[in-house]
Amino acid sequence: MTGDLEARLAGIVGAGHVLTEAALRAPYETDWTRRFTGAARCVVRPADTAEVAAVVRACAGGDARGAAASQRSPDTGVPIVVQGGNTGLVGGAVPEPDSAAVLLSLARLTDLEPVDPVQAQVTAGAGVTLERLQQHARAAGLDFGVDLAARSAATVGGLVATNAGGVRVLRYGSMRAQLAGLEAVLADGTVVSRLAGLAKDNTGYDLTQLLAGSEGTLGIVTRARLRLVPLLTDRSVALVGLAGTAEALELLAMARDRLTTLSAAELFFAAGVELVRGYGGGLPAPFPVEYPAYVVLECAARTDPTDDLLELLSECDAVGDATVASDQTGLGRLWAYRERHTEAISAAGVPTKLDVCVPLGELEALVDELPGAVTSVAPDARTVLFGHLNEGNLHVNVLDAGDAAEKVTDAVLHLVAAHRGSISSEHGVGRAKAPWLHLSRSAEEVSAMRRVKSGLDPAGLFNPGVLLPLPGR
Ligand code: 2HG
Ligand code: ZN
Repeated sequence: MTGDLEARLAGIVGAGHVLTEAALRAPYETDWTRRFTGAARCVVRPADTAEVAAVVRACAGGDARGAAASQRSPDTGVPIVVQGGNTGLVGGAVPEPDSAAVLLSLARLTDLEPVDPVQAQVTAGAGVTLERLQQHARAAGLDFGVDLAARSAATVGGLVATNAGGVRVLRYGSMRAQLAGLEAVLADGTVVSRLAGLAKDNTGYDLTQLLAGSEGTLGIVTRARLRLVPLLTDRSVALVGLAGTAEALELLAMARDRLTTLSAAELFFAAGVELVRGYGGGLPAPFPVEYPAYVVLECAARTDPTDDLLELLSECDAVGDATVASDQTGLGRLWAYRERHTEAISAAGVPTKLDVCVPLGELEALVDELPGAVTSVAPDARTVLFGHLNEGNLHVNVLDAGDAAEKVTDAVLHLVAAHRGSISSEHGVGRAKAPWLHLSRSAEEVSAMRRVKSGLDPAGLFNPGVLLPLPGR
């Protein structure tokens, strides 16, 4: 569809940045998993905050703050789906199949200011990739506290909008903990900007933290003021083979107690290692015998943490076998067993992806019960589990579920709720889990969330159907 709105958008961002042809839109319309796909009326690629605001006003209906309904063009109240690096895993950044939405890509908002070494902060545009941000911080002698496998494509705006977690949450917290402020465009086209990075600021509602994790439903994050952390030069990683989840938890508790340098503790299982090894890259079997469970522990410091790590491993009865590396190649090799899970799974098929967490005391039971819960509704399905041990966060990837994806989701999320867990630990709710939001949030909470949504976006233009289920779903 090419019409009046597309012409106005072209007037704002330039005709070359309004993509209407199906072939040009296609890469934006399907998510990374290939499970969620839709159709946008066009993809628009603004270059800065002012252009984002103008695009929002054009979609809302001219000057959404002033124009009388009779003066607006017929292209009013057009929904907007917001997209960053398109690495999301819950269908939160692609349109619905029957959507008439404009897909707003933040990929061109790539401004990255010089690091402020005194505040240890930096201001980054929404389209800056995590990898570029990390390199920028490191070049200034600092580092960024969030790290995850999709670093080369995931962007700051999406990381903020989903409150992304990753492998360093144990040490530095999720994206919310890194945020010292942000700039965003609201649904009426107004810009709210708070980029001074004040360490203490008790002047009312914290809009920065409200927008973090709101999945693009309350505002479009265009810039973020980010805290940086000290650059740690020495790293040591252990890959540990264990008898099961209980032993992994025993190792974790001891590591947290003994190692002040601990920066990651990741859990995976024999089925995942088999898949990763079969996927390519020539990874050898980690140990002479297969272990049911594996943990990657990483320590980081300004002096070599290897001796402390080795001491812990030799004193922890739960350790079956372990291998340690502290050189760059060795670190990459050991991390590969964990980091290649997502790609190996994706190469084996289109998985039903779930991302859950439970209190650590429930983790062992959940790991034991999950495969059975899946096969009770999809007998041929294979369940691959891995995740972030310290947060009780399991990535549940189900392959070969056939047409039972909904049933699998329902069974897994009910099981997680029964174990007092969350239906989304770090990937967000998106479209994928919106119908199950009630399993993690009370009716009162959902109602309060809806009132916040309608206060900031009364016409429901931003990411409809994401996070809060549409009526009747
Ligand atoms: C990770 O921890 C990501 O590697 C992706 O959160 C998880 O693919 C997944 O399910
Ligand atoms: Zn993860």
